[in-house]
Amino acid sequence: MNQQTLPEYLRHGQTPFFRLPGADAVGAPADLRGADAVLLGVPYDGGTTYLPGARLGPYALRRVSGTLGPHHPQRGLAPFGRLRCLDGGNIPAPPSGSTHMRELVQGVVGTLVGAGARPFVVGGDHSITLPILRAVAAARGPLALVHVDAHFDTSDERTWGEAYHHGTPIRHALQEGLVAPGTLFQIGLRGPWKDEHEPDLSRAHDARLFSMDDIDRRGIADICGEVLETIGPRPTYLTFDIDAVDPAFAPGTGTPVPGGLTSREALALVRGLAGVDLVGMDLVEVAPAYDHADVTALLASHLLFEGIALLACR
Ligand SMILES: [Mn+2]
Repeated sequence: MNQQTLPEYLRHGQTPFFRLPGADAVGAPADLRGADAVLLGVPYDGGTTYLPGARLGPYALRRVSGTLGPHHPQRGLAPFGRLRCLDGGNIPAPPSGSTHMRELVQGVVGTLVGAGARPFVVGGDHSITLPILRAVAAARGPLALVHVDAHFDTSDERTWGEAYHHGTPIRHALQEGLVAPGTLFQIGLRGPWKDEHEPDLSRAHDARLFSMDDIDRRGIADICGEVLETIGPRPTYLTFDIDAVDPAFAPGTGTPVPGGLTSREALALVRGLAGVDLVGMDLVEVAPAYDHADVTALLASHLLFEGIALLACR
């Protein structure tokens, strides 16, 4: 019988990200040796609190990212020519088992970090970020964390009776010491909030908070300047929730909030981090069922390309 089993099919996905060579990060991690960056999908949305569907994000991004050209004109280089990048496939986890998902993701990411590669992970909902951060911080120590999102993601179990879902990864990362003191940057924040205490945990950890009003007032370049100056040479992780972008530019997501970044601002934000020691990135919450003409998946592909270009230009 030649047909793949369902787990095999889920592991390999459909077409590779950016038409890259494929590898099997779950089944054959030895093949990752020598890679600078490994792209992974985590088709998991069991942590979603509103509209589900982000589990299909990796499939949409693989399909759409295949159309991007290889050359980055502002950097004057072709990231995939300079770096050895692989599509490591998907880390499949049933939507019912969040503990299982976290163990799987932390294990696979830990293996590829141990092999010297940097993870670029496509979600899935934002709950996939915590196990990635655990794995990367275990190898690198506490990280600077650039968190682009409409939301703080510092909720606790009081809201849903669950300690782990897509509104909680930043709380756990802070409380577990995965973030170096004073180097959490939350960008794209806006309301309405549950109550006035929404920023309390971030503030208690000396996070730098940049609301959409701040972005309107200061501009992306000024904010990137502050982020770069504060981070310095620290290992830095970028987690990009596509709902930071305005629903007009990124309708394909489960918890859209009006008044967000334009696609130009989002691209300038990632491009503006040039110089950081990027040790990993994720792009989460793309839910293709709510997308139109692939605009969200296309923007997400370009943001991922910008992230990989950050690695290539160092
Ligand atoms: Mn989020």
